[in-house]
Amino acid sequence: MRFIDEAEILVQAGNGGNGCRSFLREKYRPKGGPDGGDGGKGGDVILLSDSKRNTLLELHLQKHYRAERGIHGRGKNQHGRKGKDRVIRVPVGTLIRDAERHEVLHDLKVPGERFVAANGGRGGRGNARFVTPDCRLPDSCEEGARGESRRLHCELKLLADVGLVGFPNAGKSTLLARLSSAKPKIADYPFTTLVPQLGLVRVDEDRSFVLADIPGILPGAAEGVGLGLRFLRHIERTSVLLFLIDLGDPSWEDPLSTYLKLREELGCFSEGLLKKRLVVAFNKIDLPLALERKSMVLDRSEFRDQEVFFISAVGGKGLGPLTRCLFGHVRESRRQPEASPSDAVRGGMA
Ligand SMILES: Nc1nc2c(ncn2[C@@H]2O[C@H](COP(=O)(O)OP(=O)(O)OP(=O)(O)O)[C@@H](O)[C@H]2O)c(=O)[nH]1
Ligand SMILES: [Mg+2]
Repeated sequence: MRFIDEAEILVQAGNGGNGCRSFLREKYRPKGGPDGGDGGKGGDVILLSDSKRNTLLELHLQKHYRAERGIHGRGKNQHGRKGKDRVIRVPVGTLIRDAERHEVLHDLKVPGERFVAANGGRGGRGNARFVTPDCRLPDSCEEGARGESRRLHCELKLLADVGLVGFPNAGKSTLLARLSSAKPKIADYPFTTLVPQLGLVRVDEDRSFVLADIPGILPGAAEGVGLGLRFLRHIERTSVLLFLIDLGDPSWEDPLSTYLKLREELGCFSEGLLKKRLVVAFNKIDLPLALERKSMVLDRSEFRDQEVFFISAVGGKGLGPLTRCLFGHVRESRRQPEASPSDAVRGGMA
């Protein structure tokens, strides 16, 4: 299935049903009075976060969503039925913006969360509602109100605790497969991973965190080299970043260069990424060349204040201390209150 993380759609709520103008005329009751029923409310367009979805592909293919209109009122005080809501299922982590005003309307962070993106129009009142002591035979009734209509920009930003960042071939997917039950594609050529993938890492029976593997980034990614930086949006919400550096890479220059290049590219995407808790893991320590280079890393003063691990994603060496360290940071960030809680569920238009 194609991974699509951005889509623009048009949502149109149903119009309210019209109120009815009617007078009861029955045998023996020729002047039965006004009996026009009300129109039903138009259906809403609702976005629902569904943990079984992981792409916005459907919204990319179908761009127009319309809810049913309310049914018109009828004589004999029969009120029209409410129009059916239109429910659009999206992945958890979908951020919804008004496409014209660019303001964030809602962030669907929890499975099963509902956001009313367009409110159905109110049903019109039938003439039976307009009876007053002065006006016993009202002639007027209302039309149903129009349903809201708006263009939405939906962006999927995956929800993970730790984001894996590294050059292609560093072993990111190997590490994800080793630590979780995810089954990412692994191969000895660059850009094996083309779409982000999540895995649940179990530290022990009741402690776990979500790790996100994203496509590798290259120097110059900010200018579009390789797959560019667009996948970095999927680690924007993580609390910790794990830089994975290939210590057995033949084209490796010195311990610092890969690390600094990764930082530079992240900074080009967003300064916020560099403010996250950062852990560095040097991978492929099972290779003799990598082992030789370990002391070069330890000699660099730049890494002295940095949490650094030497691991083998293939062989499993050093993974216990690394996961415990990552979990420690994740737990710390879970204790801190969220910066911008969003509790709106009905997004009325101004
Ligand atoms: N010797 C050794 N090889 C490893 C280790 N980890 C990964 N590899 C190999 O490195 C190659 C690349 O691994 P991947 O996991 O696909 O790397 P990636 O970072 O996900 O690469 P992209 O998805 O292309 O960005 C594969 O051939 C792996 O078998 C390791 O610890 N030791
Ligand atoms: Mg990969």
